[in-house]
Amino acid sequence: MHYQFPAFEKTCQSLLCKYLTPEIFEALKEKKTSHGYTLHQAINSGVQNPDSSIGVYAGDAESYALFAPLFDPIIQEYHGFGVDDIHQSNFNPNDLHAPSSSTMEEYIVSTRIRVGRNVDNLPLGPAINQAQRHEVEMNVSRALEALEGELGGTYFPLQGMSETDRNQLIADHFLFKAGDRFLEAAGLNRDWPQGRGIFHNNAKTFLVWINEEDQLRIISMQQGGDIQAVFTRLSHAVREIEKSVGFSYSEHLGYLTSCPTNLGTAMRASVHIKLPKLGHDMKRFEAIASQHHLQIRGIHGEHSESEGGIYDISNRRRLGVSEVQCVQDMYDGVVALIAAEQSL
Ligand code: ADP
Ligand code: DAR
Repeated sequence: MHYQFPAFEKTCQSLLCKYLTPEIFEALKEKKTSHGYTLHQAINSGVQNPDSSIGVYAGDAESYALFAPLFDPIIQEYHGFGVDDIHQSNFNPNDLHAPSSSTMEEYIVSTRIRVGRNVDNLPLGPAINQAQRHEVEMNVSRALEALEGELGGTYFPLQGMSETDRNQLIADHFLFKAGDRFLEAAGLNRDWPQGRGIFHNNAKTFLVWINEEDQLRIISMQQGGDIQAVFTRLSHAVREIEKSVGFSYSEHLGYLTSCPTNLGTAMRASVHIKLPKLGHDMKRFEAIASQHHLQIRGIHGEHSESEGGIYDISNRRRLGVSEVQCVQDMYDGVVALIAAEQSL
């Protein structure tokens, strides 16, 4: 299929616009991975959504090698991670220094730490077919329902779930929203809601999303600011799941994910935190966030707004840092943000 170099708008800010040169386009435009995934598919989200920050998605593990001339500079810029760098994992809660305190409890509404994972030897979401997605749902939900103790719970397929139950789970911050336009253009919403669902324990402190942006989003969350407890539960859960589900992993890029921003640990450790005064001094807020490798989001997920002076604060780095470092980034940044809020 012949197609032209995309006519990017002058306002385009994405890393796709920055790094897809006509030369790279010409070199890659006819290439296909063994799953038939093309450059056109990899860049479509950023072409259709000029307000993308990144704009590209991988369709399988091979995409990162086949389209490396485009993916490598994007990975380098987002993560500060070079082609010769090696990712190191450390999920040991004993190496985290994150004591909770009455001050943390005063400001932190809730804590959530998640990792993305994809099943080994299968395409990623943008290139997976209906049968493979169904296989993931069956195998992963079966493995999850075999978990015991605190992790024990039930799988709820999205197909057949009442709108009331679905909307309540989303409102309670437990469930993903229906795929947004970025995921739509990446092919991640195909056959929606087939193969999608949520597993959670009875306390809803351990949850797993199946076949959203990644094939698994393994989540530990609870009210309050006990970051150590949330991390310890997640570490235990991932270790238990890994006994029966093989994850797609590479020495260089760590755990492989459809979006390059989630490579490596694929971890986002976040707090919903009350910072109303800092919210009126965004210059200072953003300076502290940048200094501590933090990302500021709204409280209803990515691309949402904050409400009532409450912000979603999380680590920005995921690759080239360990799981412990991701959480340490967030914890140390939260301590600095609280000190700044108290000084205002
Ligand atoms: P991710 O990409 O990490 O899955 P999103 O930003 O899309 O996260 O958020 C997914 C859901 O998780 C949203 O409903 C969001 O409100 C909720 N969420 C994220 N962080 C927290 C937190 N610290 N406490 C409570 N809910 C959270
Ligand atoms: N649509 C992507 C989002 C990048 C990071 N967020 C993810 N992967 N959910 C963009 O380029 O904006």
